Amino acid sequence: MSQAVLILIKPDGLKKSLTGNILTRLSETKLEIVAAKMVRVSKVLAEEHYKHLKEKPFFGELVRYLQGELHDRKKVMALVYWGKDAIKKCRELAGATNPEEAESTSIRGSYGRITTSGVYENVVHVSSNESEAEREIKLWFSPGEIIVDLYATKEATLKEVKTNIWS
Ligand code: 3AN
Repeated sequence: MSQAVLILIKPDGLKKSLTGNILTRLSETKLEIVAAKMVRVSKVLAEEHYKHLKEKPFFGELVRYLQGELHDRKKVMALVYWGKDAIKKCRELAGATNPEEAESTSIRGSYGRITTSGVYENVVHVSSNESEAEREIKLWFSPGEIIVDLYATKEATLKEVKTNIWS
């Protein structure tokens, strides 16, 4: 069954110039990229993304990590991959959460590390299941940024929304 999955190339992956390597590895899955963008991650976005880990002792550092505070790279690359068994295929390629336990040929096994303060710097995020994928994709992307219709949408007229346009 076709599924969507959110992939984040985290600040350590960007700092280590691993974008090309990671996208090449992901292309082995033959999945389709249906959305992609660079994101400056706010504290609110990082906290919402990792809200299931709020009670963990490493939560504060994890939020700082996703915001790029630990790597002097205040950006993340966010992508949505789509296709058959997308979650399973991408999680297999990413490897285990703990980079020391990840298979050595996986993305995390190849490029991840554990910092001295105990944060797993594991280079990529991959949604863990379908409901998390939906929650995360809706958090990171608006419907118009995704080139297929993944989830139900509704029409809304936004009034008095301030935004920047080209001058
Ligand atoms: P995954 O990213 O493999 O789905 P989650 O959602 O449990 O795993 O964890 C999110 C992130 O939190 C991980 N990618 C890792 O950076 C960090 N993390 C998870 N567990 C630990 C831990 N025991 N110690 C330090 N950091 C952790």
